[in-house]
Amino acid sequence: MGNSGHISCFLFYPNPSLSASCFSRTTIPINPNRIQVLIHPAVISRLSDLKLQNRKSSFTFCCGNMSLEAALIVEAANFAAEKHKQQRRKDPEKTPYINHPLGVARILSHEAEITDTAVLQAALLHDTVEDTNTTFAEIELHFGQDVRNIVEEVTDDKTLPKMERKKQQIAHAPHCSHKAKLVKLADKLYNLRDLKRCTPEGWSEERVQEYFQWASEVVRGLRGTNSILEAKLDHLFIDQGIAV
Ligand SMILES: [Mn+2]
Repeated sequence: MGNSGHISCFLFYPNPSLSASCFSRTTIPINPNRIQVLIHPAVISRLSDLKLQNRKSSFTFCCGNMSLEAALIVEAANFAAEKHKQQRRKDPEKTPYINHPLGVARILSHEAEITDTAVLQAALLHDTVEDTNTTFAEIELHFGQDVRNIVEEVTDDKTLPKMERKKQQIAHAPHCSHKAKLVKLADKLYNLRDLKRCTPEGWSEERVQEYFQWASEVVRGLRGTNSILEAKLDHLFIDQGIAV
């Protein structure tokens, strides 16, 4: 990018129907001191779904040198932080809830070597519908259909009693998409590590053991998805005296 003259770029319009027609090519003058373009969040999320040849370079213009993928992931982290801002985890330290989705996404990126942006976004957002006032429509509006579908697959039906929801997780696990299975594996790995790190207030040893047992049954239906995550989960199960 030069520092004077004009630059060829995409012009973005907020368009409720999110059709490709919300893009048009144009040229705008460059201000070397301040480049600022506002893009509607729905359009940003839609970028990942559209097969734009040079979408990356168009976005580079919009967000300095940040890649489109990085911007989409930061957007999801911020959305989840806003939604979970009043919530705490059940551990005695009352850890901020957002530590959990951030940790799940980190397990996927840093341990399982997952680079799929939609999977990492869905990991960050995976508890927003289940545990806050967020709707699936809202997830789709901001992050697109692919992310919405993954979040939908990993969200429990809260109208069911707790025991029923736990049974449903075991039953549904084998029928999930590959992307949803990745998020589920990382979610279980995070929660089991957390349980070992420190027991939630009011949990007996038996309850911890029951949780491990249940988690191992869910994981059984997720196998064949990611060998790194499955090996790490198996290690935890064996350590807890559970056959895998
Ligand atoms: Mn979770």
